[in-house]
Formats: sequence, C-alpha cells, structure tokens
Amino acid sequence: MGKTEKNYEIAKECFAEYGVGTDAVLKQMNEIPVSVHCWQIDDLTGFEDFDAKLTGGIAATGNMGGKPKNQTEYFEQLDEALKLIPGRLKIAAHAVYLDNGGKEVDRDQIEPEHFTKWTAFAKERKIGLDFNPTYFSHKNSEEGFTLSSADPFIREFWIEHGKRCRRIGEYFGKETGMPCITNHWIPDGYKDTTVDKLSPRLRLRDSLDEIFAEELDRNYCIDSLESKLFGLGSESYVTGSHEFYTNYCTETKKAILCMDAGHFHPTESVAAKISSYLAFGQELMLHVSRPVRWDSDHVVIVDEETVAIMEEIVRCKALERVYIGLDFFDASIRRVKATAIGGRSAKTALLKALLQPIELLRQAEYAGDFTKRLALLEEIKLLPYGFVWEMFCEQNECPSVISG
Ligand code: RNT
Ligand code: ZN
Repeated sequence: MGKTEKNYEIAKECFAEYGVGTDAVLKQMNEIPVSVHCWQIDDLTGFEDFDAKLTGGIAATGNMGGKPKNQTEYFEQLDEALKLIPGRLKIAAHAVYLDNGGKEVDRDQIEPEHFTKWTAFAKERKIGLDFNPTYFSHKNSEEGFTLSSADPFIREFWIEHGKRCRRIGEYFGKETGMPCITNHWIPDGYKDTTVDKLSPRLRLRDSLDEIFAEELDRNYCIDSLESKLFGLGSESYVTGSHEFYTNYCTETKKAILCMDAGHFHPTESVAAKISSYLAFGQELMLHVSRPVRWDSDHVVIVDEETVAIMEEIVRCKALERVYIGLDFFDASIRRVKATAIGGRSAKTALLKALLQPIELLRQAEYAGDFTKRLALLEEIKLLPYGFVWEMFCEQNECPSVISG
C-alpha cells in the first residue's frame, strides 16, 4: 500500500467514528463541478485588444511577468492551470475573450462563431462552459452607465450585447450538453451622493425585460444577475444592488441571483443568505471570491467564509440548485498557479463541507444540546481532511501539492 492509501485508511476510520463515509464523499466530489473563471490568467484583458484597459470599477493590481501575449499562449496557460485542479470543472468565459479573426467585432456584433475555440477547448476536456457578457472596458461604458444609462443609444447597444450573449450561452450549453450560466454584471453607478436612485433602476428593469424577452431553453442557458454594493467610482450608488436583483429574480423568474462574496458589507456573509433563497425554491449562482477589506478579488483560500458557503450548500442539500463559480484576479503572483490555488481551495472547502458529520450535528441541535453541537463543531476542525484530499487528487491524476 502506498502512502496515500495508508493515510486514506487512517482518515477513513477517523471520519467513520463521526458517521461520515469518506468513499461516498469522494464519489460526490467527482460529481460537483466548480466553474473556474477564465480571467485570472490574463488580468481580464481578453482578446479584443491585448493592450486593453480594464474599466468598470474593478482592478487587477500587480505586475508579475508572464502574462499571455496571444490566444495560443493564453489557452496553453489556462490548460496548465486546469490540469492542477482535480475533479469536475466548468470554465467561465467572458465576451471579451472572442476570436474576431483580426477584424473588429464590436460587442453588439458578437456571435457563437466567435467562440468556437472555447467549445472546442471544453469538449476536448469534457468540461462545461459558463459565460459572461462584458458590460465594461468599452467606450460605451465610459460614462459609468450601461443598461441603466439615460442615453437610449448606449442602453440599446448594451441590450443588444446582452441578447447576443444569451444566445452564445445557449450555444455553449448545446455544445457541451450542460447548462451554461450566463451571468450578467454591469458596473453602473455613481461616485457620490445620488439624488435620483429610482430612474436608473427603472431603466435597468426595462433593459433586462428586453434582454430576457427571447425565451431560451433552460437546459442550455440559465441567466444570472450579479448584484454589488459598490465599486471604484461607484462608491455611493450601484444600480444593480442586491435588493434590486433579488426582487427582479423573484418577480420575473427570468433569471437567478448571483452572489459574489466580495459584493457586500465586509461583515455580511453570503453563507448566511443562501437558505433564504432556497426557502423560496430559488436557484443561485455564486462567485466565490475573497474580499480583503474591500472587493479586492484576492485568490480564494480555505478561509472561514468559503468553508461556511460550502457547508451551507451541503447542509441545505442544495448542490443541484447552487452553482459554484470563482471570481478573482491577482496580478502580483504567477497567474497560472493563482488560478490553480483558487480552484483547489474552493474544492478543498467543498470537501471539508462534505466531510462534516451532519447527522450528529443535527441530532445535537434538534435535541437542544448546544454544548455538544459546539464541542463537535470544534473537534471536527482537527480531523485529517488532508489525507482525503490526497486521495481525491490521486484518483484524478492530479498533484496533491503544487508548491514545488
Ligand atoms: C465585478 C464582478 C464581476 C467581474 C467579472 C469579471 O465586481 O464581480 O463578476 O469580476 O465579470
Ligand atoms: Zn463577480
């Protein structure tokens, strides 16, 4: 027996004492996809223009070398990163990662044919695809407003973009045989105290109604709307707030809500919000990220909030209703490894959540034995999760450590 197998046997016994079956957990781990975002590899530059500037109140800070200079390098590096993340995956692409064949194709012109590299890449690796319209880094978003702009020309332009992106999402879904989550995030907002907070929201509502007017097959395209509290330059008012999208999704049922872990007040927890949506039969999309003091999009680590998010999904038996995606971009460390570290950490957090002794914890809680509940929650922190992780990596022919 090799070291991994020996260690795994020890872990198996330890978890069995708490009524947890590690074999079953490993099986589950192989079924749950994590959607790895495409944009950590190149600081969200995309393929429209390799000198493009990132705008919209988000920023990839740092100047680590090795950023891909063309599409070939980009896909090589993405592939390298994915090889370091064990288990089922999806890739979340963004509209600026189109292949325009060297000709200018504006955002209101994009078609599925510009994204065939993505479907080929995904099919070859048997992974799913998600999609994101890019409502930023463009001359028509420079005034700070897109779908909620007061300028009908600007609004129309972005509505057309949204409509086209949904069809690309549907194309992704059909090609991969897995639903594509098409996630809409807009940067719209004001830097300073805003007098009319209602009009932009009414315009956003109308724009979304237009974008979603075309009914698409839910087996291929599921739309999500990503809320936000503030951005750089939109500190005081964001049109697409959490409340706005929560209400839009509930009332229209045209889209599901996307919660990004960095888009709330620093003491708010996404984990704490999940069950309130599930109580009303809603599905959710998540952008697992790591805000450090603000929406800084640091690489995901196995921190308390990430584990809490995964625990909540598992405890609510909502693995089929909550879609797990990643969102971070850090240009101060090596980008391929950054993608891999974040992906692995999200999966580690998921593994920890699946290995919790839910039955024991529930029993203690229902019996009103809160002392036992607390004791258990503390004890299990020291169980040998790493040994199960090693086995998970081995089964997926993936290195169990990547620091070397
Ligand atoms: C921005 C949102 C959004 C973006 C991506 C690139 O605050 O989190 O999800 O990070 O679309
Ligand atoms: Zn996000």
